[in-house]
Order: sequence, then C-alpha cells, then structure tokens
Amino acid sequence: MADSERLLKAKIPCEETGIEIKRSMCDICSPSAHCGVDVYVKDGKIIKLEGTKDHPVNHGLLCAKGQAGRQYVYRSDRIKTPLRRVGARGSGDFEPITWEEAYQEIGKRLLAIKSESGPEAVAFIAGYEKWLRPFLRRFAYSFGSPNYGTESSTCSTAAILAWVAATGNEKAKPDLSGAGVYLGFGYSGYHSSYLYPSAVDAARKRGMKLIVIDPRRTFAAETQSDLFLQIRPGTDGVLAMAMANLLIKHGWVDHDYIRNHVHGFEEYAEYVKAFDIAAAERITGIPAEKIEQAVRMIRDNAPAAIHESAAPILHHRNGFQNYRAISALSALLGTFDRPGGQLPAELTFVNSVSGFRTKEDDFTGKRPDAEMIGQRRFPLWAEVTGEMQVCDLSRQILEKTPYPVRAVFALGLNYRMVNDSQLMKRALSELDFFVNADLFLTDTAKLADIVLPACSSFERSELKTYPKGYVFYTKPAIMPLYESKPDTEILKELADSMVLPDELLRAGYEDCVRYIFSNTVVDIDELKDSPVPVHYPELKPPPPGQFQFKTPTGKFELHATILDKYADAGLDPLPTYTPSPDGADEQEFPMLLLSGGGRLPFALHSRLHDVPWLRYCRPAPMADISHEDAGKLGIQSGDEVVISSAHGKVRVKACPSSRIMPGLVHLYHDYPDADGSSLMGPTHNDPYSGFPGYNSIRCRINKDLGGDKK
Ligand SMILES: Nc1nc2c(c(=O)[nH]1)N[C@H]1C(S)=C(S)[C@@H](COP(=O)(O)OP(=O)(O)OC[C@H]3O[C@@H](n4cnc5c(=O)[nH]c(N)nc54)[C@H](O)[C@@H]3O)O[C@H]1N2
Ligand SMILES: Nc1nc2c(c(=O)[nH]1)N[C@H]1C(S)=C(S)[C@@H](COP(=O)(O)OP(=O)(O)OC[C@H]3O[C@@H](n4cnc5c(=O)[nH]c(N)nc54)[C@H](O)[C@@H]3O)O[C@H]1N2
Ligand SMILES: [Mo]
Repeated sequence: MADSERLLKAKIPCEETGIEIKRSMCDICSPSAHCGVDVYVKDGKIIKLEGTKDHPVNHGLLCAKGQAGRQYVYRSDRIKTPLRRVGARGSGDFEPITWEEAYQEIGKRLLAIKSESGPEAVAFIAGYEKWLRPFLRRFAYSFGSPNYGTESSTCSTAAILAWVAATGNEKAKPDLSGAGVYLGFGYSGYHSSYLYPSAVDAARKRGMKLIVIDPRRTFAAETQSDLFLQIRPGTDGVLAMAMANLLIKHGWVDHDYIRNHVHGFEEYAEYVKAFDIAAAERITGIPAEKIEQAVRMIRDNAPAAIHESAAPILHHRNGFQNYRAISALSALLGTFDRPGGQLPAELTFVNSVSGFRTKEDDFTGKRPDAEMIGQRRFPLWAEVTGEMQVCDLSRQILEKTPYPVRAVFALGLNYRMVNDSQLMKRALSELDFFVNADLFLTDTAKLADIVLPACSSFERSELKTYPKGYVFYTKPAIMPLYESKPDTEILKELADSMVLPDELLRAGYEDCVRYIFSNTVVDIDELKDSPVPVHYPELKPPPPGQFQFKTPTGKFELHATILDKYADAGLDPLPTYTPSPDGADEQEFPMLLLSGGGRLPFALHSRLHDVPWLRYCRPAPMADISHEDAGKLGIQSGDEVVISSAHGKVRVKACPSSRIMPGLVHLYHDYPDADGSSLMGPTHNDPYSGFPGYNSIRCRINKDLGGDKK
C-alpha cells in the first residue's frame, strides 16, 4: 500500500490526505453535556469523530451516542428540501418545494388563521432541541401568540416548579465538592450522563458516602453505592418523609436553620408523623431497618447533598410533590445554600446552568396577554413557567376549549413525547395547518402540511455556555447537508417573509446573541475566533450563604404560599403523598411499567433508534423483567411478550434481568413499533406540573401466543 493510501486509511489529518480537523460540538443529549468534538472532514464530508482533548467538559471523552454522530448526521432519512404534503396525513407523500414557496405558504396560512381566530390559535412548539428556544419564543410573541411550549413540558421543569414553590428560585444544584453524603434519588449517571459518575467517584475518594435509591439495581448501585435502597417507583416522597420523620424525632435536624429560614415546619413535622418506617416499608418496599440505616448515615456524614433528578422522580403523577418532599430534607438539615448541600442556581442560556445570568428573558420578551394552552388544567405550571403545557395540547385541539387551536408551528416535535401519544397524533392530524422542521422525515413530520429540513450541530454555528465560566461559539464543521438550514435561520427568514415587526429577530442569530450577552463580559468576537470554549473566570455564581429567599415569607417554604390559592384546584401547599399509578384494576394489571425511566446508553428518545451502530446494541424493543416474574410467567429471554395497560398494548421481546425489582417492567421509549407513551391515558399527568406519569403505568405482561392471552 502506498504511503498516501496508508495515511488515508488511518484518517491522518495532513496535506497529503486533505483531511482537516474542525472543532464542533455534539448536541445529541442533554444541555449539561454537549461535548466538544473533533470532526475529521475530507471533501466536505465527516469521516470520523473524536472527543476534543482540550474541551473543559469532556476532556477528550465521547460516549457511544457521540461516537455514532456520523451515522446520525448521514441517516438516510434526512430531509433534503422543504416539502409540501400531497397525500393523506401520515402517508409520507410530499412534493419538494423551494424555501421561498415554503415561507410564502407558511406566512399566508398562519396570518390567515391569526386574522380569523386570533393569534392564540397558533401554537409554537420546540421539541428536545434547546438552542433554538429563545428565538422561537420571541417569534411566537412577535406573532402575538402566548402559546409557546417545549419538550420541557415533560422534562426537568417540574423541578423548577418545586424549587420556586420552596425558595422562589428556579434551581438548586448539589455541591458534590463538599458533600459528606449524597442522596442519590434516581441517580444512575453511567447511562444518562456519562461524565457525572467520575465526579461522584472523586467525591467518594475523599470520603463522601453514596446512597442510591432506585427500583433497578443499576451499575451505579452495584459499583458506587455505600447503601442501596431498592424502591417502588413513585414512592420517593414517602421515603423522604420517613427520613424527615426520623430526623425530627431524634432531633437530628438543624433547629437554628429551621427557626431562621424555614416556613411551615410545625405543620410538616405533624404531617410526616404518619410516615413511620413501618408505613414507609409497606409503601416503598424498602426494609424499615435500611431506612434507619440511611438516616444514621445522613446524621454521621453531614452535610448531605441531594441528586438533582430531571426525570425519574418527576415522571409520576405525584412527581412534583415527591420532589418537594425530597428537597424538604435540605431545609430540615439546613443544607440549602450551604457548602456541601444544595446551592441555588439560575438558568443562564438555553437551559444551561452556568452560574451567571444573561438577558435571555429580556430577549424573549413579554408574553401576549391571553390564556395559554393548559393554563386551566395546570395553573401552577402556567404561573411559574409562563409557557403552554404541551401535554394539554391534544385535548384542546380536539375539544376546542377554552378556544380552538388551529395551527402548530414546530421545530423538532415528536408526538410520542407525551402521554396518550395516539391522541396527540390524532389531534395533530386534525389541525388546519401543521409545520414541523426536523432533520429526519419522522412519523410526526409525516403528519405535517409543510416539512422543513433543519441541520445538525455540526452544520451550524451556535453559542453555548458551560459551568465555571466557559463559553463556546461553534463554527460549522461541514456545510448544511442538502438544502437544510439552522433553525434560527429558518425563523429569521420566515420573520422576514412575514414582515414580522421584530428588527432584532430579523437581524439574525449573531445580533441576537450579542444582545443576550450584552450584560456580561462575554466578547462575541473573541468567541468567534476561538476553536474551543473561552474561559471567563469572573462568570461564577455568588458564594454560598448569600441567597435571599424570594418566597412571600422570605423563607424556605415547606408550606408553599404559592399553592394556597390553588386549594380549589385540589393542589396542596404541603408536600403530601398520593399514589402515582392510575386507577386501573390492580388484579387485571398487577405490574408497574417504567416507560423510559432508566435511560439506555445507546438510545436517546426517538433520535437514535435508526442509527445502525446504536440500534445494533439492542435491535428490538425489550421489556426488562425480574427473573422471579419471568419464572412465574414462563417467559424466557428473547420470548415475544405483550405489555398491556388499561389504555393499550405493545409487543416486545422479554429480557429477564437481575437488575429490576419484581413486579416491574422496564421498556425504553419512542420505538415506533412499541410506543410506551401509547400505554398511558389522556389524564395520566401530575396535576401540579402536567408531567406524564411515564414510570408508573399499571400493566400486565404475557407471553405472546398469537393473541393477548391472560
Ligand atoms: N443515554 C441517554 N442519556 C440521556 C437520555 C437518553 O434518552 N439516553 N435522556 C436525557 C434526558 S432528556 C433526561 S431528562 C435525562 C434523565 O436522566 P436521569 O435523571 O438519570 O433519569 P433516568 O436515567 O431515566 O433514570 C435514572 C434512574 O432512576 C430510576 N428510576 C425510575 N423511576 C424511579 C423512581 O420512581 N424513583 C427512583 N428513586 N428512581 C427511579 C431508573 O431506574 C434509573 O436507574 O437523561 C438524559 N440523558
Ligand atoms: N414514554 C416516555 N416518553 C418520554 C420520556 C420517557 O422517559 N418515557 N422522556 C421525556 C423526556 S425527559 C424528554 S426530554 C422528551 C424528549 O423529547 P423529544 O422532543 O421527543 O426528543 P427527541 O426524540 O430526541 O427529539 C425530537 C425531534 O427533534 C429532532 N431534532 C434533532 N435535532 C434537531 C434540530 O437541531 N432541529 C430540529 N428542528 N429538530 C431536531 C429529532 O430528529 C427528533 O425527531 O421525551 C419525553 N417523553
Ligand atoms: Mo428529558
């Protein structure tokens, strides 16, 4: 083999091979990660990806999902041009049109609906992508609609609601650097956030104890925990209240802190008396002595920090209240705003918590004064977020109350994201006009009237903030594939075409971010010149101990004043416990389904199921069940089984496992052929947050004998 061929085969970047390394970012998973990536490019094509060594977040690492980024970008179902639907909704029959035609048609239809039915008849929705959100929100408000909503109607924001109820502030982060014990409610970082376990390990090396609380015996439970509490899903509030009860009974709480900074202590102390360890054992499944052991571990290893869960604790019909009961421990132990406890934080930019504030809220502007979708059903959600609750969209489209919603303009919407996904599919199909922008021609895109091709993070420029004062402005590593465009450019050009009265939005992405960061030391020109994130050491949060509670009482509210006015809506100011599963018959549906809770390291919602390297790791949708249940039901590994709920059924393969608690089934979500979200009814939501109860669905599982034999 000639030298040049060998160099090419080894993908060596040099003049001879014509291979260049471009610096970019993987945006496949949550905004807390978004690892730096070295993109090897030859002739305008990505030929290899590697983690960037001098990136402050991943330091050269890249997970399985990121490694498969090349196959993601080049998926064969990438949308090549704007499309207009010519066949029935869902048929996938489209004709290619030009961008100009697409903008003209979208503008005409949206403005017509606005003049006939009011601007609120158009809803603007973002899926999992975060980077485009302030721009879409501003677009919605410039158009005149209050109905801006996102995937965060199902993720993470219920925790914001809980922290606002308790402290008036939107976030609080565990301080791993000083914690003596870490309460890992739903902590399973190896699969959902691969960089986090090493931070936990570093803390463990200096003596921090780890309690893992999970229905599944995860790798983290097995290899990192000092104590593992295997809990029934959706009962974490009870465990937290039993802990509170014991701490109070033994006087192991911080009385000074409570006196000075906590509101509602007496009332809460009275309430948690009902949750002694025997009651807690009955409800949570955790042996009483283990709960006592955990409480002694908390006493002996102060301060305690609490794992911040965006999903599994919140994905229950009682998720908000369970989350509050867990965070109440930081008030009782006096660890809120103290080193080694929970440190108040705020959102910096596009859902990243980076320790400083930008003008993002100011940029997105004032919401038009009209009722939002979901506001009546989920009033707390509406008050705190100022966003529509996407989980109420299908109901409102179909029932037309309190007013009709006739059009949806979406960037990356996936109808399987919400409970009762089939209802969402039906509702989107009944719209007068539906636009969806995506990289891929998904089942949701197939329902749209106009489909727009968006591009990936490797094909665009994007500003990103990280913790500890790092700010990154990426450059495209390759040109956008086919005719695709960055979402923000789509919004700018559509705003131009519609002559939206919004000069800044129409000035484009860069001018907008210059405005958003104009209150900070961030120098956009410096960022644009740098291939890696720039460090601004002055961008850091205030030290612990300075926080002023923004609640009406000026304290950490165990009795949340914000909830007092919602008593008629059945919302309780104390973090009270109600069971999460729906009312389905327990005899008929004796098991509980976790639909998604417990991420797979090689899947991310809907977007990676069609990526060959990743799909190869688990080719078929699988139901993990315990060996005990498998034995009882005569099910063996690889058998076809049916999971049924009161609302539907899916066929999958069985995967008996020693990791899962008897009585539970685990199925990862978003498989078109086995959609866990279709197993929940239209009201399987938390009344406080609107979040679907993905992880407490009553079900049964049967061997598939051709029909669904009981
Ligand atoms: N590989 C991968 N990574 C991801 C994602 C992905 O899809 N794939 N999704 C990203 C997103 S959007 C999110 S929100 C995060 C979520 O990330 P995490 O918050 O870590 O959530 P999960 O991994 O779903 O669940 C963590 C653990 O909680 C357990 N669990 C489930 N229900 C309960 C419960 O009721 N109580 C307790 N104590 N534990 C419970 C599960 O068994 C699991 O082991 O992950 C992000 N990272
Ligand atoms: N059953 C069940 N359902 C769940 C969950 C669960 O645990 N179980 N988890 C919930 C949680 S925590 C979350 S965060 C949500 C995830 O919510 P989803 O929004 O469903 O997440 P994805 O499927 O990753 O992304 C949605 C779409 O965005 C497209 N996309 C990717 N990048 C871009 C881009 O740059 N621009 C545009 N326009 N589109 C893009 C993808 O191709 C995909 O079709 O799902 C929720 N739904
Ligand atoms: Mo999420």
